Amino acid sequence: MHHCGTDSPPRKSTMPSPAETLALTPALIARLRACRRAVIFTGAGMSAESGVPTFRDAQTGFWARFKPEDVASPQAFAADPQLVWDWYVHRAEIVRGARPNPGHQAIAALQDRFEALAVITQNVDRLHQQAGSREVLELHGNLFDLKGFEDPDANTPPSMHCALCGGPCAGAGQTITDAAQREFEGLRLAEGAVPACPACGCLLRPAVVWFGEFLDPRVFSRARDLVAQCDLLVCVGASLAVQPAAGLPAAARHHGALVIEINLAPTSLSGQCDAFLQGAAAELLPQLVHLLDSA
Ligand code: BV8
Repeated sequence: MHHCGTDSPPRKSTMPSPAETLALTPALIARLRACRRAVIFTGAGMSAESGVPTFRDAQTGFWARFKPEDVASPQAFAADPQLVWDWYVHRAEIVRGARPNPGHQAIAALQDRFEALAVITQNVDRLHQQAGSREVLELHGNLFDLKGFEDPDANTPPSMHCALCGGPCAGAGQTITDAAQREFEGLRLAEGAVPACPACGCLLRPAVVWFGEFLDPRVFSRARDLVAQCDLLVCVGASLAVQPAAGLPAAARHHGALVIEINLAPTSLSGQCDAFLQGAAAELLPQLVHLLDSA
């Protein structure tokens, strides 16, 4: 008769600890835990697990034939407003169906573990704000606001901009009726003809920063200040292919911050940061929170 032995001793959890998962050295963990002012810099890889395709993922279906750089530009909009509008409608519909993933939620949770924490994102999907992040700098604008299109070659003086949509118009003496205000506020990226501003008639476009356009100087100078003052920068899901955003993580390193990178694949930052954590944002960011929680 085979006696089964006493119950086998409870198995030690085989789950690796956050420190093991992240493969961070004790010295680096200690340094991480001492950080007080954090910047989380994110690219499209941050939203990949929310189902939002990155630029570098092959565009699917009808859009496979376009290079984003060739559609996301004022020249492309000037040449064919409806084509560019339709591409953004396609992307806005994907984003509207997306929800923050555990990576976005982990970043929102980190806010309570630092004296100061800001998100600097290249993304235009507002998933960080949906997850509860309070200070989010959108370097490249967002998909949800519209603004008047201005031909890149026109140098309209500031006084000649529409008070409602910011686009070029007759300017001086313009009155914005309540009806025009309400109509403008009801407009968004949706199927159909490219809408015109109800006050000045110029074509409307998504309030994103296109290739060849300047970033909002107030946003970019605030981003540079935060990067200069932080003692921790975590760079998540960014190919660092686009300037001037791509220079920010290395600038944090230059100012002496601890720089940790999370990406599926190495980038130009990987060899010069303090830790390159190869993996998915939605898996590794929650591990970082657990690590800081277990301090
Ligand atoms: C400027 C908003 C001054 C729009 C974007 C020639 C002519 C004109 C300009 C230039 C030129 N040569 C260079 C320039 C400058 C240009 C530039 O950098 N071009 C590149 C192509 C070389 N930059 C500009 O034009 C900027 N303005 O310079 O003004 C000026 C003015 C006039 C003339 C000259 C200069 C403005 C750039 C802003 C462009 N707008 N987005 C929209 O969304 O439609 S950029 C867009 O692409 C994104 O915002 C992002 O920043 C960038 C890269 O996109 P992706 O590759 O998809 O995303 P990401 O980089 O984040 O890559 C995905 C990463 O995630 C990968 O590393 C992957 O491994 C990783 N990943 C994937 N899944 C996961 C993951 N990681 C973790 N977990 C996962 N699950």
